[in-house]
Amino acid sequence: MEQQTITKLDIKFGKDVYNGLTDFPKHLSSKYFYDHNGDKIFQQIMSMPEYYLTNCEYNILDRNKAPITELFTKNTNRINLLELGAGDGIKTKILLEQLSGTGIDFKYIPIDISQNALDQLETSLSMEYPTINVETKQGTYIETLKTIRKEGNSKNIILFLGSNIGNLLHDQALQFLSELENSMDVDDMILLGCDQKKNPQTILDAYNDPTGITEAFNKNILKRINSELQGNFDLDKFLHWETYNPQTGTAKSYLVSKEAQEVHIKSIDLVVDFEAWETIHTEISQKYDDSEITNLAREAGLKVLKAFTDSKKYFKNYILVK
Ligand code: AVI
Repeated sequence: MEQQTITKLDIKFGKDVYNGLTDFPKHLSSKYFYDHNGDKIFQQIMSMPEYYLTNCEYNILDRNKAPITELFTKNTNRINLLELGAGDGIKTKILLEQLSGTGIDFKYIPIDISQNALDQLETSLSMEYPTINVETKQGTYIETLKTIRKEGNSKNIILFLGSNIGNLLHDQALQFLSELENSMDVDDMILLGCDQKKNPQTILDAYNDPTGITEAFNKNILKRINSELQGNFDLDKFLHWETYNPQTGTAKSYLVSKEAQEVHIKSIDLVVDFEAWETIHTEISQKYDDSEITNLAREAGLKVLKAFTDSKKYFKNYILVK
């Protein structure tokens, strides 16, 4: 018989699923969207016409690569470019290419929980930019950041792009930025990508595509529970539902049970009852404005040095310093 190995991650996943589905109202964390399949679906999301975020940030970085890298390299001749969340690196490559042209001594350090994502990024970088010094680090963001040693007068630049901060609740975002601040020296910087408040319909459309890609992304969490925790969710019995509150700037994703049903999750020994139309809240995607970012930064002991935006002001990249 095949021996099943249970890793620490499976245990954490099982515990979080147990706690989320026995709570009221039910919830699951969007961090569990991202397995191999989820990563692939997210790539598809990023190329959907409705999902404007990626293009906007790409354009911001491309149009402002010179002033951005000038700020990065001010008063130093060596930088560590630390990226939280490796992704496919398409946006980061703009900055890497620009930095290469300046002749400054720099190292690119992508940090990600997924070794697979890091390996792919490293391979593509070594083919496209064989001379760039790359050191991948596998682990959680803050823990890994703490292990990075600086040499001489080098400066750490922390990239947190793609509006990833938007997937954190306010208190989590504040704690996260405070921990980043804690790891920073005076000259260090954060380049933070934040989606902005805008016409609510534009935001709803970005999370509610007619082709069902976002629905598949949301339901990937149920798929993972089925395959990794021996669950028996019938994905067709749930629908993807998105809301956006223009007052708070919070987009929320839900899975809604289309009928009363019972779901079994064998490996955590759980039977979950759903009423008809009961919800599981799965994700928040927070949209910001300048004053909210200024306040959030201030509460974390940081300040906004500069902000860059696109022509429609849909997205902004903020440079934060101590
Ligand atoms: C990764 N993150 C910033 C995306 C977002 O916009 O919240 C995840 C996503 N969820 C649905 N579509 C994209």
